[in-house]
Amino acid sequence: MLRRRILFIATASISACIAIGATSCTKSETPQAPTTSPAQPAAQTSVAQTAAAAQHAAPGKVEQEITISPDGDNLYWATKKLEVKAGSTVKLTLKNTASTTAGMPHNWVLTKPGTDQQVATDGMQAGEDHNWVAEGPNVIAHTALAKPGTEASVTFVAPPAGEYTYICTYPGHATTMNGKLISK
Ligand SMILES: [Cu+2]
Repeated sequence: MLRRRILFIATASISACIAIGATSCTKSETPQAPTTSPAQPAAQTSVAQTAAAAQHAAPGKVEQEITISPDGDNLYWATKKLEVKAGSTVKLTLKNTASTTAGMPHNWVLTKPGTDQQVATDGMQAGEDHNWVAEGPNVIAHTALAKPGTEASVTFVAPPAGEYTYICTYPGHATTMNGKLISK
């Protein structure tokens, strides 16, 4: 009985993270009170919020570190496929290895399945002040914008098993600057 309850809480916690979005789940340095997502069934809300709050207060130890870079000054990722373990704590570092003369700024944004184009459009509207990212339920995790020669990291809980698209939401980049994150 107890074991089943723990499993439920863990599952609810992950769902809550996905539903709540990137801000509260991915940036341990700026914890925020979890908000109630309208998509969350009412019966699960209190458990999910409690579990999510506990998780944010004490983020898991980093279990996997990933580094990703653009392909030089091209608008492609050098790595087009990443693999993570579902539910594990992952630290991703975007090293913008583009040249400081002709390179572009980039960010790394992990999106819910089927939403990458919407996230790119929303990001453009969010503007540079928000790193070209509109945080919301479609954004699972994202880094800040990294100028050429700099890097930006994000620590997040890997989403439930499935295939996810990551993009750069700097205006115009997402159409070519995308890849697949496989969670299993
Ligand atoms: Cu970019």
